Amino acid sequence: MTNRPNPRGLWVTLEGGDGTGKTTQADHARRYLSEIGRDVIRTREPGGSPLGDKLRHLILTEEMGSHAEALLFAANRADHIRTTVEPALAAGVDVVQDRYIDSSVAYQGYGRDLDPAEVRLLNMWATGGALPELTILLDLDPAVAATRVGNRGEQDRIEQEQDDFRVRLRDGFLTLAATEPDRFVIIDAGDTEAQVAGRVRSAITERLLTR
Ligand code: T5A
Repeated sequence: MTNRPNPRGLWVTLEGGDGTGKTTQADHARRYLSEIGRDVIRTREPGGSPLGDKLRHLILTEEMGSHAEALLFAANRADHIRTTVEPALAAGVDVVQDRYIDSSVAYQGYGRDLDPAEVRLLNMWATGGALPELTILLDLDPAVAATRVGNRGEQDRIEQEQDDFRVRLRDGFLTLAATEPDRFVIIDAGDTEAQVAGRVRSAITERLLTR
């Protein structure tokens, strides 16, 4: 598949607001990589490791200030990278990951009241500067995304944020994508699940061919 075989696994992250379809598309991406004969794991943040799962529960259920929230996400990320992501990549296994650093910069920075540059710096420190080869941003009108999440029933603490938060969030993600155009691919997530999955497959194939 690759022109210049790379012994490390391919690291792909999916980003976007709540309800843009990251979980759905992470499943498709994992299946696709497996179908083309690659070893692959799927993981997520918050979570992704035994400690990460405990932190996920805390983050999504306890009321806390923006600084505590940002630090807990960063702690989760530091552990997740060290125990799960980096060992897999080093062993040549691809990693499909639902959310990473960009979520913290977008939610805790652009969405809440923290400085996006400081949030990025904190997370780069926590992870030793580890960044994915490909970040797929699923971009969707916040109103449509809210309807999708609403249809599912119960919402967590962060999903209950209001409309202006979702708009700042979307703009924040688009700003991040514009800042790193080599790493990001923006995909319109408003079409059917199958159409979006086709675009995700194309983005992954293209990255595999050029690494
Ligand atoms: N957070 C996370 C931070 O604030 N900072 C951080 O650093 C990190 C890592 C995590 C929360 O924490 C925040 C962000 C989140 O608010 P979570 O449970 O992981 O919580 O939440 P999400 O990642 O947002 O997951 P969701 O499940 O809410 O959204 P997804 O994964 O984007 O969407 P998905 O795939 O579950 O789809 C939602 C619904 O839409 C349908 C699906 O079937 C599902 O019902 N759907 C479609 N419908 C129509 N057309 C399509 N193309 C569809 N694709 C999916």
